[in-house]
Parts: sequence; structure tokens; C-alpha cells
Amino acid sequence: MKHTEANFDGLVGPTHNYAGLSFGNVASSQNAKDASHPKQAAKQGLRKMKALMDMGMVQGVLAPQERPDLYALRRLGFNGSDANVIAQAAEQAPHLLRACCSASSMWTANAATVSPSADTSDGKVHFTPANLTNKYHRSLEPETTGNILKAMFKHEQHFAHHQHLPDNEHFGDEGAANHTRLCAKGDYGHTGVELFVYGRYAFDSSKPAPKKFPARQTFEASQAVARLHGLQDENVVFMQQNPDLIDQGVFHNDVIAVGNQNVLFYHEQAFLNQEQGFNEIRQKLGQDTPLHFIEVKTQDVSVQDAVTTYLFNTQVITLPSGDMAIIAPTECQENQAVSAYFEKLLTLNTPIKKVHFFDVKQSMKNGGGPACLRLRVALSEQELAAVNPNVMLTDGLFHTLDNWIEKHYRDELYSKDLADPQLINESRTALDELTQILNLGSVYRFQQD
Ligand code: SUG
Repeated sequence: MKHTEANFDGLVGPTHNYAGLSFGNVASSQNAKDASHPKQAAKQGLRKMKALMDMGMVQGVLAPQERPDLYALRRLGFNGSDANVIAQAAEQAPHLLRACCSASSMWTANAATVSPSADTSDGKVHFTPANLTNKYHRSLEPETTGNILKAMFKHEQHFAHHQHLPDNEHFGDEGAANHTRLCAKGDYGHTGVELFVYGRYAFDSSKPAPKKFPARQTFEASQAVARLHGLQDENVVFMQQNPDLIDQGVFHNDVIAVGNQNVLFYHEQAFLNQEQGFNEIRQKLGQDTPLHFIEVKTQDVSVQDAVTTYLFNTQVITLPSGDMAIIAPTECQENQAVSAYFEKLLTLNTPIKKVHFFDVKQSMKNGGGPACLRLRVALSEQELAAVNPNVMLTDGLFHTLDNWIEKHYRDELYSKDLADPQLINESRTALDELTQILNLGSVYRFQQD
């Protein structure tokens, strides 16, 4: 049976802004308080989705979350009418208002960890929303993420949904950004090896850990997700991220490594105990599945260049022709070392034959590249047929969403605009219409009250 990998990209929400909320994420800190362009951001993302669809890829859409999050603000003691809640927060705690307005759910590589049915003990596709405990603004996402995923992947016969891990730093979980599935080339349907990459141990302080910036993902969280998904020990590998790199702004593994089928593309400094980990991957995948380990040396691309260009936050995709292509942000093209590296890569006789560049600058300014914007779900034909069809991109849906963005999104948003109570209605009107377009039902709390 044919298996495909579908990409579900996050639609950028109407409150997209730069609030400097992510300590350890260099772009987020550097661009704090700049004016943002929500309409442009949403259209950049939508255009990338359309381009992948036009390349013959299976492409879906993941809806944004309700922001401002008035429920979160009320939970923190702001009260009265919705407009009052916003006004009080703007005056007394503008940092909390900014956090509750973040459109960060757009980075769906952090929405969940997904294990395809070929790997799981019950033969279902498993989803665990990420708890994102390390950042307050992101910790507001998992419950709604779970609701949206359930509305997209409804059939219990094929799909299993878990609750996010306990909301505690010990089980800090950032989802697919720290999870890579490797398998035979051209075949998502055979059991693969699921590589979980963590930043620190939560219950053993004697182990290496970063000193300056937080390690968001714990070993214990990765282990728990593997258990929940019913993965077998012989199909799972855990590797630790190099803590020095977290201190240089590599806040997720997908900022320094990316894999697809039989390719692992990574920076030479990405992992601790690299050879040991790679040997385990080789041994668990077996001799029939030789892997291409494409290592980028520091002398070719520095860690700093990798962080500013997002060379590794690229999507490595298998095209219908069987060749692989890289989907990269235009920042890579603009950097001499990285563009020279790409030229070299295409001569290396690896499965990667082409590089496509996309302008996702609005997302990049908050530290989110092409790979952050998508959640990968490998599906059999039957499973794909069971996905809510309204979330799958077609030319028709592309035009509907393009018009929807045009109608509801602001061109520009400044930090002070977050105090505008009108933004609540704008955002809710847009999302209410979106749930109808995508046939999601009432996934938002404002629709349930
Ligand atoms: O969690 N930025 C996100 C970027 C996530 C990127 N995702 C992956 N690497 N998969 C984060 O740090 C910034 C929001 C702000 O500062 O306004 C933010 O949340």
C-alpha cells in the first residue's frame, strides 16, 4: 500500500507580532517590538503551502489559535468585560498581554509529536500535543492544538490522540521539532527509526546541560512520548543535543538538523556522543536501509550562520519523482557561505537534487523557518482518505484562504495595537469563518461559551 508524507502547515493567525517572548531564540529577541505584517505573514505561509502542493506534495492546513487569549488573562486575575480585561492587562502587565496575543501556534513543528502507524504497537497514527512548558505564551497552546488535531484526524480506527504531557518543566516537550523519523528511501510505510533529540535530563543534574539558554526538551519527556505511542525499543533512538549549541541559539534540534527517509542532514556540532547515536541508528535500521549522513562542517558553515539563515530549518521532501528537494528560506540564498554550501551539496551525489527558496521572512523574524511551519504526518492511502478533507489544500481552498486573509487581516500591527479591543472581534470573526471553511466544528473556547 502506498504511504505518503503529508505536511500540515500552520496558518499564521491575525495577531502575528514581535514581542521578544522567547529567551534563547535569537531572532525573537532581536526583533522584539518591531512592527509586524500579519497579512503578509499569512500569505507568505500560504504561498509556501501552495508551492509544495504544486510540486505534487500532499499539503494540509492547521488552523491558528484564538488570540488574544482572554481565558488566560482572566485566569491571571484580569476581569470585567472582554474590553476591560484587555485594558487592565495593557496597563498593569503589558508583557502578559503580549504573551496572550502571540500567534506562535503557526509553528506547527511544535504542535505535536506524530508517530506513523508503521511504528506503533496498535497500528494507528499517534499524536501527542506538545506541552511547550518552557515559554508561557506557548504553554497556552496544547489544549486547543489537541482539539484541532482531533477535528482533523477524527477516525478512532486510524488515529490515537494522547493528552499533552504534564505541564511541568520536568516533562518539557516541544513536539516534532525534536523528533525525526528515518526509514527506507521512497517508503514511509515500513517501520522506521524514530530519533528523539533532547536538551537535558530533568531528573539527573550531573548530566551535561546548557549554561546560558534553556534546554526546552527533556529526556524524560521524549521517553514518555515514545512510551505513549507504543514504539518498540528497537525502533527508537535518543540523542542529546550539544548543550553548547543551545547556548548559541539552537533552541530546537530542527535549527541544526533535519531528516527525511534515508537522509540525515546536520551540522557537525549538532549532537553529543554523535558516533554512538549514529551507530545505534544504523544498527536499528538494518543493513537494507543504508543512510546518507550529510554532515556540514563548521569550516563550511559556522553555527552562527546556521542560526541566522536556518540552513537546517529546511524541509527535506521526497518529490513524486523520487528525488529529494530542500525547501529553504531566502535568508540562505542571501548568505555567501550557505549558498556556496548548497551549490556543493547538489554535487555530492546524495538523494537531494534541488533547492527551492521561499520568502517566509515574517516568520523568520520570530525564529520560525520553513520547517517550523509544518507538521509532518506519514499516512497510508486509507488513513489519508480518513483525514477531514476540508483541511487538505486544493486550488479552491488556496483561493478561499487567500480571500479570507485579505478580508480579515491587518496589514500592520504595532505592540500598542494589541491593546485595541477591536482586535478581539476581528480575530474571532475570522476564526469563526475559518472553522466553517475547514469544517472543524467548535474547536475554540469562544465558540463553546
Ligand atoms: O517557540 N518563536 C517560536 C519559534 C518556534 C520555532 N519552531 C521550531 N524551531 N520548530 C519559539 O521560540 C517568538 C514569539 C515572539 O517573540 O513574539 C516565538 O514564540
